[in-house]
Amino acid sequence: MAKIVSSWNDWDPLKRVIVGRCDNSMIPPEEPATSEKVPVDSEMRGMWGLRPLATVERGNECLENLVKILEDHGVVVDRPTPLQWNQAIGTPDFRNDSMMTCMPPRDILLTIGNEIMASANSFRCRYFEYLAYWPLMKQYFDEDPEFKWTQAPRPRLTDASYKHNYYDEKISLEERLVRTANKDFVTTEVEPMWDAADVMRMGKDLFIQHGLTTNRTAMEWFQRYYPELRVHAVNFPGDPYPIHIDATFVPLRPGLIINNPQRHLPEEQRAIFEANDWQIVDAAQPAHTEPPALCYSSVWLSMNCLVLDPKTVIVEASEVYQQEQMDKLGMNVLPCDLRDAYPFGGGLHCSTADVYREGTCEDYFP
Ligand code: DAV
Repeated sequence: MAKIVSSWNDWDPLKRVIVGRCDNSMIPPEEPATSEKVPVDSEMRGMWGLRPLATVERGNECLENLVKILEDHGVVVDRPTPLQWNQAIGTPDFRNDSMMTCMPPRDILLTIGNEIMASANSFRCRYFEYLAYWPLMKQYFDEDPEFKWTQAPRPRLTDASYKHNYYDEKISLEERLVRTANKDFVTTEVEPMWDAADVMRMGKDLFIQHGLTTNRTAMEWFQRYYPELRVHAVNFPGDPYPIHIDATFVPLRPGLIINNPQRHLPEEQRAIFEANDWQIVDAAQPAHTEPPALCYSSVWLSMNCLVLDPKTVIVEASEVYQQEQMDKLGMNVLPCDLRDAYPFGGGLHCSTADVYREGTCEDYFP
């Protein structure tokens, strides 16, 4: 029996990872939490259904590009088992006309040490997405005697979990920014709700973004669940659609973070990094002015890189400015053609979930 699962941060040498799959992906029907993050001018407003097959095949090709780079660098790659995501779902508390996808895994699985926990997502359409990873979790459970297979408390996602008509069609960008600044988001605090991609793991410290997908109650829950770790709430008032920390504040190695120049981490939250001599560098501009068609995310997926070890990083192939910057910051850059996977939920970091990185739980902010 071997040690299969262990990871404490996003930069120690990566040895085993999960890469998502685009098969059967849906654009989900509108529901209280999702409509709030689809920009008003998006072509996705008001439509839902299976994503076009050609885009699914092309997205999968992109993920295969990533798998090849990882395997060429000695990383073991595991893949989920997609469900028929177009099925309607129901619980005692809600019904939804379909599920979504098993992209990206980073939103669903949180690896902390020898534990992988399935998240408590606020989207109803993602309620059963964890099932795509259960065959892998069972395999790790059988093969690694120390692996802790965990599910966070399931949110009920009744109507009480959301503020209704919170953003209507007419809301301006300025008003969105005011609400972000006031930490006033679509979810309520009746139960913990969180996406794993809002959690940045840095050894003894977890930095968790408060935004459209993760609430304050989740942070309180994390602090009680992991009493030996320190939980820090972070927020980025410059982001009108704050969702997931991994296109906003991205560590490359101990002591170095790239920061989204539009999203403005407040001074008092920067302090802990600066007090410990971490350098926070503004990320390079994205190479694109628009995201690809049918994409939920912003052009800042340019920053959404996957660090293989503190000297090596995979960056999307068309993101030439980001590549150049990382090169200047002393990283070896491996370009990967992945842009056509963006519509399925994200970039290189999003498309993966850590299984094993070398290293232990360190205190970077003593
Ligand atoms: O900038 O749209 C995308 C993050 C996806 N995990 C953004 C955030």
